[in-house]
Amino acid sequence: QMRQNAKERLSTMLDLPVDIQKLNLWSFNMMEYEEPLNFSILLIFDAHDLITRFHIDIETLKSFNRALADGYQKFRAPYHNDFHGADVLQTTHCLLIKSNLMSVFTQLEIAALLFAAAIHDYEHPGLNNVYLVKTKNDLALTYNDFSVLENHHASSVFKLLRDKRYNIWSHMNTNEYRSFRSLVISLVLATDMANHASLVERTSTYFFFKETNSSTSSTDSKTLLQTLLHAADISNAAKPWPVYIHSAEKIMEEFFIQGDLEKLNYQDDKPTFDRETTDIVQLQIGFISHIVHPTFDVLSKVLQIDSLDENQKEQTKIITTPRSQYTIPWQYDLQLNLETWKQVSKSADMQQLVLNRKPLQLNLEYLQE
Ligand code: 8BR
Ligand code: ZN
Ligand code: ZN
Repeated sequence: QMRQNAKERLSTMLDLPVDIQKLNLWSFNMMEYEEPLNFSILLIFDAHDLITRFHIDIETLKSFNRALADGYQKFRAPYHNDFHGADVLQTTHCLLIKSNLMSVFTQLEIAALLFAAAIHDYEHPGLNNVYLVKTKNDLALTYNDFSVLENHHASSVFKLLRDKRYNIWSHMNTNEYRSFRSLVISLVLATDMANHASLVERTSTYFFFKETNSSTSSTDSKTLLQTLLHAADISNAAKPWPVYIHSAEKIMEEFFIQGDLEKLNYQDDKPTFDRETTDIVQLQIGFISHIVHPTFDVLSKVLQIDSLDENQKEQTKIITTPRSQYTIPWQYDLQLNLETWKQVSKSADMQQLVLNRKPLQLNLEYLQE
């Protein structure tokens, strides 16, 4: 009870737009709030007692949050900006509290996971690894074409931490900091989509052995942490329809801007993403069935379905209720977005989807049990 009161005070004391109760919800929509990284980091770090445990100075944390948000906004990417960073942090927090995994991890591992989630796309230019390599961008040359963006996100945040004004982890001892840093780096690097298949494979193997013999090692918990962050990174497709459709639209726009650049600079090559010809629906269905489904399926073994709260019931309703019977929140906004989509896509499927407002084959069984 006392802890609860103390937690509620933080939100009032710092004049934050939400409290932790809101951030515990799977249906939370980050897009509705300003300066999303600051309140998400403050409230979620506090909820996991990281501020007390690592003696984090609140003023330093606030300065760090501002610097982090500046980096996320540097290139004004439609999708990979501070909202995505905050969203992935909040979703990672949700996955932690909804799963029965919390007791499996040490507090240092939880600190590394939540910190990695918050920083994982810092200074994202809105262009993907393929583009950076193809254009011989400085970043690609610096990292020898290997997980170029992910290396940059991690590396530049650790440079930020060298500055005393931003070093929120200054009270860790040398050993703690060494394992923390190493874990954060491996978590951020694992968000490279190129690792998806091997990550799901390793996680599946982990659960297979866990069922037959119960010993676990730190390698195992690292794999689990990587999968949680990867799942949070692609979770927008598993969120309620309006949240998902908004994110999908933003990421498609980002891809198409890259396509426009490719067309301008490489007139002979076919661009990776062409706004004239790309079938958005097919691409999204492919993304959901090949990436999102396998990731959440492998985690279904640890997500505690019976503890799902009202909002997850609400989400199930959104997924299972026929569109015609369900009133979609933010109707106005959604119509605006779908208008844009209608113009962007030439696909007949897309027109059907727009007219019927059907989810893109969103059928996550684990939410319905
Ligand atoms: P990052 O956020 O770390 O870049 O990882 C997510 C990646 O998944 C995107 O960069 C993109 O390549 C892919 N993706 C696709 Br395709 N559709 C997506 C969607 N609706 N939401 C999130 N990612 C998507
Ligand atoms: Zn990324
Ligand atoms: Zn991301």
